[in-house]
Amino acid sequence: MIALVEKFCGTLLGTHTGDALGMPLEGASPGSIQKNYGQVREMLDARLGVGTYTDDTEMMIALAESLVRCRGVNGADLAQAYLENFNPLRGYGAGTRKALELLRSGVSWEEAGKRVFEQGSYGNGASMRIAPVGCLYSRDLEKLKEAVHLSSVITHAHPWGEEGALLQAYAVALAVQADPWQEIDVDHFLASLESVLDEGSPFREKLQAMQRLLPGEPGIEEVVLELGNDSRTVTSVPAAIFSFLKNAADFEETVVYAVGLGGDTDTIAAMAGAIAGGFHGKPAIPERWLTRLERGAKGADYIERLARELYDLYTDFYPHA
Ligand code: F2R
Ligand code: MG
Ligand code: MG
Repeated sequence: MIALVEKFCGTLLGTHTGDALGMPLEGASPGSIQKNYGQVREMLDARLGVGTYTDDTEMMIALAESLVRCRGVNGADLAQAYLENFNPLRGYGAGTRKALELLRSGVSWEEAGKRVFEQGSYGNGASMRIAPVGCLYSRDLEKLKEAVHLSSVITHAHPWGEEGALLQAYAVALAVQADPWQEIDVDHFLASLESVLDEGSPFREKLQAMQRLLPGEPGIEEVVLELGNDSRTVTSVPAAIFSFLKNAADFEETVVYAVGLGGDTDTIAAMAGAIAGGFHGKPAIPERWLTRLERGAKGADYIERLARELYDLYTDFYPHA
């Protein structure tokens, strides 16, 4: 068995790795990626440099810091952490920027996310950062649900924005608690995910589409047509989960596949990387990628330290796990 602490490190560094690999191609079509790069297996140059992360990882860092500091989700502290970590150069979504501005102007953390779009955002911003919650509460679905709600609502109050984050967090949780030496039971994995969805959830038909697509060899175009690849949570979270289930045996193949789907490449690859990293653990992340990840004050070494602190907290919560 791989040590659980390596799985926590794999989850958080998997987010950074997928984010950095996908970022230079965010917004590109699958066809143009295929034409210009074939498969993207090496870190490309990016606007902040090779291996740098974007808002996906920056917000994940804020969430992990606050979880460790407060021993769980504290809405006020977490809102402050999102604000303190915010670097506009990392490329934030418009809705999240607006929620952060509202917070900065004094609007409460319970209220800010509700004032974005009509009924809150259903962008993938709450899902892309949720990996630390998936790790910490991987043994307790009720606590996981509560932590997803509290950490999401600050910027993504729309029910779909939250439900996508729940689906992604639970996928991470299932991966973290699974034995990587055993083949993933796809039917069981999808049924478990379905069990957390609301009755009329738009994610249900996406899980059904995955069930249809997984046994065959669908082309990228068909996968994108069925699941989507944009920055709404209802398309990108299923795309990330599919990337993992289609390539569950290998971290690298999961993340390369996710980038190849095009569209919101940094985010789909970050979320796929979190699930695959949680399943396989840090040792499965290719060394040639790890060495290229951003260093510095809140770079990859810091992210790994956060993952270890999160694991210490987990062992306090579940001493007999
Ligand atoms: N923002 C980007 N990438 C473009 C900027 C990068 C650029 N290259 C640069 O140099 O700066 N990426 C990041 O944004 C996505 C996460 O978005 P988030 O945080 O969820 O933002 P938002 O705006 O809330 O939602 C995204 C879009 O979804 C649609 N949408 C959401 N809720 C809606 C609603 N209620 N009604 C209608 N539309 C809604 C909108 O189109 C939003 O803009 C990630 O890709 C991250 O990497
Ligand atoms: Mg991003
Ligand atoms: Mg993105």
